[in-house]
Amino acid sequence: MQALISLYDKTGLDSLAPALIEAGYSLIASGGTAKALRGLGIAHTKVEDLTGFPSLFGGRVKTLHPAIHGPILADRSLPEHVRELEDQGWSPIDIVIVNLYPFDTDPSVELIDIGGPALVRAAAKNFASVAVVVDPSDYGWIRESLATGITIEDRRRLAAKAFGYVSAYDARVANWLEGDDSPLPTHQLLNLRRTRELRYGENPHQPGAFYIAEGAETGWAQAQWLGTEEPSYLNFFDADGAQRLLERLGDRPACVIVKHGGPCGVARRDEILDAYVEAFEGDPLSAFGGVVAINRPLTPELAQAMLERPKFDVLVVPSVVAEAEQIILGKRRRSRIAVFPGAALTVGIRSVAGGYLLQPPDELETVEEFRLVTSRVPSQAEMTDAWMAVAVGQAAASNAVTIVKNQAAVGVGQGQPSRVDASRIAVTKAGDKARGGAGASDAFFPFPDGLEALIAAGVTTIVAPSGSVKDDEIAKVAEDAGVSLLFAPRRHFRH
Ligand code: 93A
Repeated sequence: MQALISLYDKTGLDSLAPALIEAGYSLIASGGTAKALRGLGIAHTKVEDLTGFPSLFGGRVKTLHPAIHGPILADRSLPEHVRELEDQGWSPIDIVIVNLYPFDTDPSVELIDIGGPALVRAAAKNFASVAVVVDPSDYGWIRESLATGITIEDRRRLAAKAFGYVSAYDARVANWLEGDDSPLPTHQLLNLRRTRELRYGENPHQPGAFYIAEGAETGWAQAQWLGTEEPSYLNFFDADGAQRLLERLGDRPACVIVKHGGPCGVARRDEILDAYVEAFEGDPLSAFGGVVAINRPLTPELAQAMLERPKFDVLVVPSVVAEAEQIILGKRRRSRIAVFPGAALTVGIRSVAGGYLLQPPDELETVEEFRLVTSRVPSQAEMTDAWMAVAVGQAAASNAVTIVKNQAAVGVGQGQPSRVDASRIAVTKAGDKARGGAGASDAFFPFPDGLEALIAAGVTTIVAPSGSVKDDEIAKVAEDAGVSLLFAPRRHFRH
């Protein structure tokens, strides 16, 4: 039995190589790996000695030779392949252990590994007879399995992992060649790996799964889901929406409640408990069965307060005190808690028939970017509310009109084909709470009617992007009503 070893990262070689010898394998190693084995005093054959060729072109051609690839690729079940091996005087290679030149920290053309992926792909293709090991974290169980032999199921799994590994590698190369500043890196598309079957898709008759973008293993790729029920597609989608808005709201203790893809409760307070209660009070009816996200650890006190209110489907937290987890999941067995480590926003991908639409994340402006166009000067608190109203509107489906008062959303009108309807819904939801609040529109008001609805409800500060042919008329309506109108630099449609 023969094992071929070609490792850039030689970690673990000192325990794996002796185990291979012990199990009766002869070792074949490429240059640097052979040197390391010599250092360890472990018997081996050098690739050069097998191929009869030295390492060529500064190492670009080391293992790329029929005397290496033949013994890996030959199909042991075909007599003619076995005969060919014999004719050449080659013995089959049964296990291939490779890790590639690193291509993430300091990429360069010389670091584009060619021979390594070829070895990995050859071994993975021939998984019927060959085990391919690309992940040092597999060395442990591989060592244990050597005595009894690595099973076909294991070899198949190793092969799948190996192809995924090479594909992730190639995607990093593609991404680098495309340019690091590309706003839409190809690797995200090339490189999806299914890591979780979901309870179901958007509806129970649709299957659903979660894929991670290889090489960008942050965010939901690292989230931990607590509770016995698997999350569904919509749990993920809404939890992500809640988390995105939460992260935009900054460091102050905050809570976001999302239902059907849009925020229905949002609040910031000095204490996280107060933020949760205020967010919930923003629209208690809609909050039922939604996703609650907070930016502070889940404590027993908070858990208790949540149990006193109608149930949520998913709770997203940065961390959780064990006792608090029990309080929630002990009583509400079907709820899920997602412990989410936080993440940079990724490129958005949507499918359309026969293709995909991509775009970078929608940037949120700062309060300094608003431009006051009326004579009434808003207070600092009103400015903050106006900015928060824009943030909430950005997270809502368009058309969206939002009202925020004292850093809590009190009226959210969203997903309306007509802007004035969105305004009316926001105003109706807010009721008396609109008075003295700040309203935001996620795009310019095409007519004064949406603005007038906000003014009639007692909103004192309004923010909307400029760009309407009726901008002047709209500013005049605000001016005449004694309301502050701020023009925002960009719109925030979301479909
Ligand atoms: O430059 S290469 O693309 N040419 C090759 O033929 C080749 N064969 C293996 N790089 C090649 N490798 C890579 O060398 C392996 O993927 C591994 O990362 C590394 C191990 O080299 P050494 O054993 O000389 O340290």
